Amino acid sequence: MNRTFWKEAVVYQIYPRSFQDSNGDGIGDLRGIISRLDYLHKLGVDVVWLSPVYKSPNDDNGYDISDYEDIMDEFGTLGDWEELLDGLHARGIKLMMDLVINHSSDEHAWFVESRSSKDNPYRDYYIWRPGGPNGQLPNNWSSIFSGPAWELDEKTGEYYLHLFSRKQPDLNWENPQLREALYKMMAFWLDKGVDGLRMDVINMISKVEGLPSAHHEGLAPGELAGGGEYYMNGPRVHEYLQEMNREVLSKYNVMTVGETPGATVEDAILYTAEDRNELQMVFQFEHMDIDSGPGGKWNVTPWNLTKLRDILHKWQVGLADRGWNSLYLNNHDQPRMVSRFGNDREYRVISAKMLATLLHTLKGTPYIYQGEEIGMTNVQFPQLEDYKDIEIHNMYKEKVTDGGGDHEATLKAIHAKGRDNARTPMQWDSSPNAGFTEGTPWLKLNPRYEEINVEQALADPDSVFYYYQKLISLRKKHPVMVYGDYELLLPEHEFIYAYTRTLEGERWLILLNFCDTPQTVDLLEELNAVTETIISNYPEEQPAMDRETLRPYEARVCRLG
Ligand code: TEU
Ligand code: CA
Repeated sequence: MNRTFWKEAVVYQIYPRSFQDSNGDGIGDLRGIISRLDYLHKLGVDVVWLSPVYKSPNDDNGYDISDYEDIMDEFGTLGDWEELLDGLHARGIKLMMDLVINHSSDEHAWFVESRSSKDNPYRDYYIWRPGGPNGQLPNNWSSIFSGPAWELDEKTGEYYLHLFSRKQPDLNWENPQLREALYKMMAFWLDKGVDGLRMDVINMISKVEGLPSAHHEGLAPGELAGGGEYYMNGPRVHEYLQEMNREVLSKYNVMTVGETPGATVEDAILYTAEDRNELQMVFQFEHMDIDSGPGGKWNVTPWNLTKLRDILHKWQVGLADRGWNSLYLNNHDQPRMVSRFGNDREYRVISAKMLATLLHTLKGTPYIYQGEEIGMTNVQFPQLEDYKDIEIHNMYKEKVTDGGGDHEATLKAIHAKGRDNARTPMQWDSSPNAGFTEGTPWLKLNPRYEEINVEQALADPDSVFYYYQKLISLRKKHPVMVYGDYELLLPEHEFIYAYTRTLEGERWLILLNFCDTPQTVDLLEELNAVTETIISNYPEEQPAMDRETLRPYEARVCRLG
């Protein structure tokens, strides 16, 4: 396995709208990020992934781009962006930009042209279809943000495809001119010194020819269906990625990660095997779907360690020799990991550190989402109006306003799974609005900010922050954390995830207790071989009762002799 920077790196994701406001308009911005660079440097991360900062009407907070080569007014200017890049580079941190090229905004000049007439040269940049003779939609696909994936455009009487909101029309990758225009745009940023690209839903760019309707058992006529099987990991996606690699990526030294909902291990090998020249790694979603029942993410169902471990183990083994994993438990689309997989009440700090241990000791590249490093938690806003996310509002309208569903139950699902859990402003200190803004924040703060904030974390040597700092610095010293082979232990244990990492005679044992009661580790041989504890999440003043017992949410990383 080749040794390279991007395998050794730790990435920190910034959601700019919620990171730091610098001018009191309540919206985070580039100058705000610039003012916090020393904080990121102190944490020790190698790469910053910036969620989209391009011009956008913000129907989906920047994931709807109206100009790929300029900066969103609320976030600042290209000059600010250059300064941010320089500031990162001065601290030895690389910059990974978000690349959203499955769709654009409907306010992008290409779409404005495209919709203007059927024979406009840009018509074919998007996916247009006529409706049926009785006003039927072109097919039965539903949008990922609720409702049909098709919108009728009065001007030409045809429908355009939008897998996400109606303000996010899908680009037509079948069109070579479109692809060339996108590659040119990518070169624009790479020429400016961008070091990496995170590619939004990049496995959705190739749709099955003819855009067939989905057929499921029991589907009523006219009823919408997902349709994912016709656009996820589609027929030409690898051809496109190899072309993109040839035309752009291969000409630069660039780190790449593709966001790929619905990708299997087999798909991921095709995307990331080094000899295929596509991407370096992907974000797989299997473990993010772990608490979703039939009908999708809002049907919240319980998860357990067995399920989580089965998924992570499968990916560890599956990509061990071909491909590379990205390691994450939350991001701007997901609930906070300590609330979802740990315990955000009496074991908030301990369980946040335990989950961090998992992310930094599995094989792959760890991604930290802003606030994770201080153990930020989910929110439970009482009013629907407190939420800003288009996914939440569209879902609520479909289920409750139009569908007659139960308000309380839906609000509960939003509390568990809503994307705004991750998007409440970064908690810097205990002053009003947590030091995020001097104005009115665009999204309310999590009321726990007086207790959970950066200032508090920096003042407490046992904080989650310093634990992350230590994990990151350990990674720099111990290649076994990056390149070591992974091997599962105690495959049947209900609450303990145990494994080893081994590299050239160096062997580490990792023990993680996923529950709030003590658990016995039945690994006599390994425990006898322990020569040193490298890191553990309980304070030193609280020594373990005995070495076979893991305390609630305890994590231990030990060297074996
Ligand atoms: O997300 C793609 C995606 O399918 C999901 O993560 C989705 O947002 C969520 O799980 C729906 O339940 C990417 C971006 O990360 C997300 O913020 C954007 O809204 C979306 O693409 C469209 O660009
Ligand atoms: Ca601002």
